[in-house]
Amino acid sequence: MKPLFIFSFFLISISNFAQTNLIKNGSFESETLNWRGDAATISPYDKKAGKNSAVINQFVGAEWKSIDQIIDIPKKTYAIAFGGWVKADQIEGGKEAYNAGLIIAEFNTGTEKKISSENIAQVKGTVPWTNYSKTILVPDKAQKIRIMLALAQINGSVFFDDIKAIALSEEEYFKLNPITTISEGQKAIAASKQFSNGNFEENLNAWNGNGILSTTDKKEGNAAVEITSKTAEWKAIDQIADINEGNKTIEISGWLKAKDIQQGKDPWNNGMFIIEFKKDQTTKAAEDQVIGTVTGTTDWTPFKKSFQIPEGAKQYRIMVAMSVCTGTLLADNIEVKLSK
Ligand SMILES: [Ca+2]
Ligand SMILES: [Ca+2]
Repeated sequence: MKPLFIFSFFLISISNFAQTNLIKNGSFESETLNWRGDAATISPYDKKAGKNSAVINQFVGAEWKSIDQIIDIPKKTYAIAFGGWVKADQIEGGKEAYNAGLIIAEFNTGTEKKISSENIAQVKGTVPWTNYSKTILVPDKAQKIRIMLALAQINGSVFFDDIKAIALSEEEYFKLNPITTISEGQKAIAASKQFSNGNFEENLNAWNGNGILSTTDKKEGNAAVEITSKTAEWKAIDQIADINEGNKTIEISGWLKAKDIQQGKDPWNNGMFIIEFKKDQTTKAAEDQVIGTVTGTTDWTPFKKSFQIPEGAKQYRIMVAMSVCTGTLLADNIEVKLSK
């Protein structure tokens, strides 16, 4: 009996380690213990789970209000699975996309110098309790994470509950995400797969890149993707999928919407919807093909195009991009049909 007991104990320890929430008191059951700043109060009346949630209220002034927590990244952590429940009440006005209720994950060095930051949740208007999640690869040299819950220079109320950050080893990450993601500066090629989640109803699952979920402005369902660029740089989301043996044509459709997109210095520096055909991870099978472009401010606009699949193409990559321009691009309901 003894060896069996030791063996099961060992297995339990491993799975417990994998599931440990790095954030202390992310449930706010111990009120605001472990959180820095006094912007948030405890809400015992409106919560997702347990006795409490945390709420940041602001009725006038539209100032930056936030609470935060610094956490250490355990050794050999490859990625962090962030998650949290957010509810918004009358978060109105604000010129910028980031004037919203936010969960921000900022990756820092050991001396708390910022390396990169990503929004895990960005919520405006009045939205019921919604679960947001995003898995981010740990950037080089990152040793700490500053997790911020904020009401970013806007009035309204934002509630937070069950905030999580789970460390994943490389092996755990690839088990959970057979499709790899592009974190800033890191690029990996997706494993064999079919196109999925083109309507963004499963958060940003299957997509790589710099998009965030928009639950206030969408074409269908509960969510769309939003890409905002304040400087004229390339900012995009993309997804790679396989072309099956014998497929001859591909039809791609989707909806785009532009908000104050200022064209960059070249005519193609707009909001773009693009397909790339690939022979393998590094070789293109043809020039990139444009499915649609938007610029300025538009309503939701449908785009659809069919292409002959080029000789030797084994994969395609769908990209929604802010191509070296500024403003906000939204996309929703992207569909792909392969036929023989
Ligand atoms: Ca709670
Ligand atoms: Ca949708």
